[in-house]
Amino acid sequence: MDTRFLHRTAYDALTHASRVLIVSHPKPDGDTLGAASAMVNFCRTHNIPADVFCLDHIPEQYSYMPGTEEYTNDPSIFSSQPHDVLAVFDAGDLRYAGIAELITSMPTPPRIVNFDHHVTNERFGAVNVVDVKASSTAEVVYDFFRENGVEVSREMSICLLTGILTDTGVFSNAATTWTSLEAASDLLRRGAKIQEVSKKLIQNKTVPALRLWGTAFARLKHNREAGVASTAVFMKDLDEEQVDGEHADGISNFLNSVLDVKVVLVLKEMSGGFVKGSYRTTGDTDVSALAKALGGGGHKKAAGFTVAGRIVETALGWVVQ
Ligand SMILES: [Mn+2]
Repeated sequence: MDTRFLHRTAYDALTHASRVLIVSHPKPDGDTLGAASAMVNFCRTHNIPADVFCLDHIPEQYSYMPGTEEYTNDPSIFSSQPHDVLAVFDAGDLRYAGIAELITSMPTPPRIVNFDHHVTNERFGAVNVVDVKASSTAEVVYDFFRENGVEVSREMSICLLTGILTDTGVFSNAATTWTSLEAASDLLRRGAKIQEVSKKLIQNKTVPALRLWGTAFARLKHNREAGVASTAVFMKDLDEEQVDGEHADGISNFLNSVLDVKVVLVLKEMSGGFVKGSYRTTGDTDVSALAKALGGGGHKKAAGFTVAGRIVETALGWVVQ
């Protein structure tokens, strides 16, 4: 794959667009928001008309990123405005991006530019700027700017550093490579402040949320033979602490960063008889294969699935039946 050619092709598509629709995936994290918001800033400085969409509401914790104020979650943006280019960030497929249906309501089929780093990416775009070696989609977008001679502003650097810090677990997980550190170093030079961004990403927990985490920690089971530590979060736990399900989302990453096991599995009871599973590893196990076997997907080190069933405690750990 000639990434230089891909970066150039994507640049031509974006700079020649009449109007771009920029998309972040639902339940947005710092990477999809950072990468997409950096592109919002690029469109502004290059006078490219652009709209920005995410199916879900943008959490307040990310509002420090310039560009996030432009997000809409109103699906009518797909049909009410003509967009000839659709740029999707950090999504392996259009379903994951939350727009598989919405895209059919567009007046004319757009040219899709797909910026991503997931190994499971389905290359759904006309241009697929997919680099599975990149730490984050933010790093892919950073390379896109550098390859095309785009001046990376302070605003862009704050957004891109957010994405890199999110997906590297603040430079601690296996996604932390010399290229991600080199990119981050350059972003600091361009005005991003690492302690300000990492504070936004880490120091944002509430007491009820941590009480929920404590409940999940108390249920941990360790299957020594398989090297899997598992736990479960039930809907009644959320009710007890009066917190939203999204507060359970950091549990798997936290356990993965502090537990000395091969694989972490966190099962979360969802409404309608579904169970969501999050696999994490810091070892050699390819958890995207485990998730894919259950109809999910993701990265080698972080993957997930949603299945019908209920969570059951066994001698060896928590399972879905
Ligand atoms: Mn990512």
